[in-house]
Amino acid sequence: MSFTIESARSIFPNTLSADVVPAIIARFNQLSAEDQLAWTWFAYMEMGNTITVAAPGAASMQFAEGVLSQIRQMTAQEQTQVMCDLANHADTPICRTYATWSANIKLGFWYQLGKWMDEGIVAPIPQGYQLSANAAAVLEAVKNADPGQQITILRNSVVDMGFDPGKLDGYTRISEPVVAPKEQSKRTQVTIEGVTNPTVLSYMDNMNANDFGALIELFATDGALQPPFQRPIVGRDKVFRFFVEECQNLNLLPERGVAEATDDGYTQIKVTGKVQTPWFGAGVGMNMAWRFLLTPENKIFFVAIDLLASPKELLNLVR
Ligand code: 45D
Repeated sequence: MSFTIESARSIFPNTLSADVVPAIIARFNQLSAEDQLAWTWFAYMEMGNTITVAAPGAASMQFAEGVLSQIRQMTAQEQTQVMCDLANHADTPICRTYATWSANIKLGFWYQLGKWMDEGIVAPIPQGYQLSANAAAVLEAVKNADPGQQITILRNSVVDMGFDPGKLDGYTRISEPVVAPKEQSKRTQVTIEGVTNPTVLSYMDNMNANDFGALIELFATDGALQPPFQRPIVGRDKVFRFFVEECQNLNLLPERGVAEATDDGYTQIKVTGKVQTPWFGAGVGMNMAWRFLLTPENKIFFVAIDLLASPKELLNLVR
């Protein structure tokens, strides 16, 4: 049997990912725009009790500045309308611009709006706003999720807002400038209990060094990467673009893993550990798994990255 991307997706089928994330997002999407904004506000405030965004520096804000200063000058009613439009995926100039931004720029934009709402510069959620019963139930659900799951829910709801980028024709994606890879002398090397495969170790080390040029060389030309809750991104060009746009300054802290030979000289390796995002730094360690499928030449044919259902899953290395 030879592998396809589709069949590779089901290696290590016992891996339990955090289904609570897509489940809550689906319920969130059913809410009215007003409820979505208020819900996000309450969820964000709730989260702030335990973990806070370490934003300064996590996103370069100059790309959102034009839209932000436009919003700043609007009346409170117009400001609320812009935020509702974003939640409604409306077809407006601001929603179209938003659609061209990378995830980090979208997060930085909302981070600034949230600050301004707090300071009274942008229309706040009306005092005493009553969430619908559904929205209140979804808020309860998010409180029970662990911090890594909470920040993923918040991130995914923000990234989905705005006009559908699939309906824009011929646009330029706006993402942050590429950071230079870390100097050799400043690089660190991971160790993974149970895994010595050099491709897997280099994957972690190059990602941690923002060395996406060296990182992409580890992939087969038709290799694929599947981010949490997404379809695989296939082919070196697309994976490389994803690295540059979404993977700067991550901190991968793999802990343990298991490697096993499989069909046709391929090797499957599962690693579990923590990942930190520049948005929250060491404050939030997300419990993650990497499921690698390597070719006989030791190139990455497929790697899935999963957000785990619970810390218990960190020890689940069954095949
Ligand atoms: O609507 O090996 C207000 C890959 C109210 C690559 C608001 C990876 C109104 C390969 C509060 C103003 C990338 C896959 C909104 C590894 C309103 C690989 C604002 C994994 C919206 C390991 C809300 C990386 C705000 C991972 C400001 C898993 C919300 C990275 C802000 C995960 C939310 C990163 C923020 C995550 C969330 C970052 C800043 C989950 C950030 C989350």
